[in-house]
Amino acid sequence: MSDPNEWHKTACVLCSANCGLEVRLDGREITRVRGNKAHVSSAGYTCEKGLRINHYQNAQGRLTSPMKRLEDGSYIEVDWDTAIEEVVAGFERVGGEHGNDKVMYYGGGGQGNHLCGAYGAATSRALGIKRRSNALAQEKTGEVWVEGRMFAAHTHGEFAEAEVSVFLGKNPWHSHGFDQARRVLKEISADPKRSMVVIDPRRTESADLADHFLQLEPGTDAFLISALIAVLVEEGLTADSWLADNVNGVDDVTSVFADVPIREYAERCGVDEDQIRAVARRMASATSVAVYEDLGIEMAPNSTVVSYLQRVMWVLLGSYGVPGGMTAHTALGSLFNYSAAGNEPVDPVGGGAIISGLIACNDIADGILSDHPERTRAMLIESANPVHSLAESQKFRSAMRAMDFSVVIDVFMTETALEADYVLPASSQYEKVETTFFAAGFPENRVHLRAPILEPLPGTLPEAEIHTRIVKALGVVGEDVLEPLREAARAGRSEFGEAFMAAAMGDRKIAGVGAVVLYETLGPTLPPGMEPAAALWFSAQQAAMAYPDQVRAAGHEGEGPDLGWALFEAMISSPDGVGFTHHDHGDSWDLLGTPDNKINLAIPEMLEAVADLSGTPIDHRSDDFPFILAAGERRSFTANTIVRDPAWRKRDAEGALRLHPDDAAAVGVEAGDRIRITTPGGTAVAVAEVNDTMLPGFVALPNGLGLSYSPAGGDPEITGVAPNELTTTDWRDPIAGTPWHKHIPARLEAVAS
Ligand SMILES: Nc1nc2c(c(=O)[nH]1)N[C@H]1C(S)=C(S)[C@@H](COP(=O)(O)OP(=O)(O)OC[C@H]3O[C@@H](n4cnc5c(=O)[nH]c(N)nc54)[C@H](O)[C@@H]3O)O[C@H]1N2
Ligand SMILES: Nc1nc2c(c(=O)[nH]1)N[C@H]1C(S)=C(S)[C@@H](COP(=O)(O)OP(=O)(O)OC[C@H]3O[C@@H](n4cnc5c(=O)[nH]c(N)nc54)[C@H](O)[C@@H]3O)O[C@H]1N2
Ligand code: SF4
Ligand SMILES: [Mo]
Repeated sequence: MSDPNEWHKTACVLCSANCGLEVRLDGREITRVRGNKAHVSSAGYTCEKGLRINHYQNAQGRLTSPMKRLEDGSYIEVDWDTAIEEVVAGFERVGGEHGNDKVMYYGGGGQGNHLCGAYGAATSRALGIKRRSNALAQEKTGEVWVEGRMFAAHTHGEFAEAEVSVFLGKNPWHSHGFDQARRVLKEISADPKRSMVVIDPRRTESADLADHFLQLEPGTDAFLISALIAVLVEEGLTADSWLADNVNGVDDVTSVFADVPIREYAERCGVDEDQIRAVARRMASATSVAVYEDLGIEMAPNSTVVSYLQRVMWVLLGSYGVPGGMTAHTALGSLFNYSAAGNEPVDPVGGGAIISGLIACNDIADGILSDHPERTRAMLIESANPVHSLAESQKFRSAMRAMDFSVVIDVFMTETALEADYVLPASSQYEKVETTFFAAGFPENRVHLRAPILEPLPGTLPEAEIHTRIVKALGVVGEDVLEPLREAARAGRSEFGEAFMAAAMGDRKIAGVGAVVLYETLGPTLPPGMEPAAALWFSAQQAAMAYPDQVRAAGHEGEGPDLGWALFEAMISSPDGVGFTHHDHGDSWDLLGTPDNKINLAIPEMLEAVADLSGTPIDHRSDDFPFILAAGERRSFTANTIVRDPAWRKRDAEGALRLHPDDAAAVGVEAGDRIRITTPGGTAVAVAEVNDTMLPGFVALPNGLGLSYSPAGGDPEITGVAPNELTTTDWRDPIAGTPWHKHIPARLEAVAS
């Protein structure tokens, strides 16, 4: 790793697109970055953020030793053996006193790293941890609740092909979410035969490229989408014969929308009725419509209802399983679990639904701080920063201290790590092999397993090694199991495959820590540094078993376990990524998890909510709080809390509060002035950015600011406003418990300079 002119292939870790990168290194510094043109998904594409990835890799303050908190709140370094021993003892103590079911595993992967989740699952099983949560339970669980009932599968749109693309509370120009987003947006914009619809209270960069921009009042999407559906029904624009063949419950649904007062709903959302009718007709005239909902509706009033409504809309248009439309897709590792669709278990502490196996994020801190006998007593947090990222930071901070035991695995001493009993330092995402399970491609689905480009920073370990040490310390698997499997791995593929399967089938405990067993046995046969990829062997085998024809169609050869090996070896040896399944559109019906492979359109709770909409308050502003604040906008230089160094940001250094010129005048601020923002949850001071893309009365703060950082290793400085100092856990969706962060009532005041 010494030639400074050599290009090393890797990927960007700052958003789910995970663009392929090529980088040059000078020692440990990433000195040059360019898009990898040979990459299977990104084909040379990057945005400005990935080009400055060295600010993640080589920021000040990387953890280089396990840390232990003392009684007085200070931290000391401890060696790895001590740390593992005391971490295991801590969890065993809490499990012994309160039961292992009072321990929670939170996190398990960020925007670029999902292998830790596979190994973290092994630790969870070894410790008997069943309670889980992560950031998906503050954004996607409403969607999962709906998709479970309608499809029992996750659906995604083919935006690169769609005749009409709809972005609902989604700004792909900045947030991406599909491959080469800006290229795709520009292509659609330049193509007279294709159209883009953007639904957003702000005229975003995406809206500037749209054919139809519906600038609605914040929080009124349920009215707008209901009106769009009502137009489809009223004007006879639904795909009736297709619906009769493929969809259950159509009449129950269309009858509800026959009663929707279109003009009144148009007025409620502040969008012209003619514009709504034009968009409905444009969608109905298209051979394919793809819709992307994101935080603008998932973190706003009626979020689960809107997740439902937008799906009703494209199903009524017949846009499932057609080229350019919506489809279910394959996965190497599932981010969501739909097996419990329709009968989610109930969280014994908070009382909410446990959707996709996840406790609602907004319930976690309240539960810990309650005197409920079932409350969570200990937590293992991995690759997540919930003190910063979950509602009401102060409450989560208190909850961390109220627990009997807490451990954080991270690369930095984050806001969350600063409250934990032990902090274990992970190697960075450029110092170990990594991948993600975000891929949602159809007909072709792809995966990129990235080899390390740097040695682990001294003192750090990849999560695979951390979890293996924990599992071994717990005595769940011993050398009696591992050594014969190592021997089988040395002997050959079929010997190993058979021996591993026999061991896993013979003992549920071994199956439960399968990732660790693979790491310890198959791992040593992989190229140096690739050992943690061993866990993916099982994913490859499962994919080959579930979709043999489609794995072969993606270019892998063999039958049965040989096909799984071929896929695994292709993953290990493809620095540009590789396709893992290739489908025909006809297959999209097989990918549905519903018993009859049809779509269920009627969800009784949702239809009731739609019928009740007319009585729902639509404006949450008041004399005390006359503005709506979107707390957490995606911008040019924001990436959750992954990059802590503010020097990374080339513009908008502090993360300004954006507001409309009329609002600025009313409050008495000009661009660059200080402005105080007060919400029911707290107060903060930001710099003002006067910006006519905002709707009057609607203001926004960026996501991921307010991180502490010490540029020279001295006293930490905090740059910008941490959005969750302004939010509260009770302001949320009644079904999924997801927060309404895009819809916080707020008051603004000029601050004298
Ligand atoms: N640059 C950057 N990219 C990122 C991330 C990042 O931190 N920075 N984070 C990644 C992650 S984790 C996620 S989940 C995605 C999120 O990606 P997005 O959801 O696209 O990002 P946001 O900017 O949070 O919200 C999208 C839009 O919702 C609009 N909005 C606010 N209120 C409403 C409303 O009531 N109705 C409607 N229709 N729209 C509304 C906002 O004006 C905004 O333009 O981004 C990913 N990509
Ligand atoms: N108010 C408000 N709050 C929000 C949002 C909003 O829009 N508004 N957005 C929400 C959304 S959609 C999301 S997804 C969440 C994201 O919030 P979180 O799920 O908490 O994720 P990140 O901020 O990405 O934090 C990732 C952590 O992983 C660490 N890390 C980086 N690399 C590695 C590694 O290789 N190993 C390990 N172990 N750790 C590593 C980073 O240092 C960081 O602490 O934030 C949410 N919070
Ligand atoms: S931030 Fe997202 S879109 Fe930008 S380079 Fe990184 S992965 Fe690609
Ligand atoms: Mo997210």
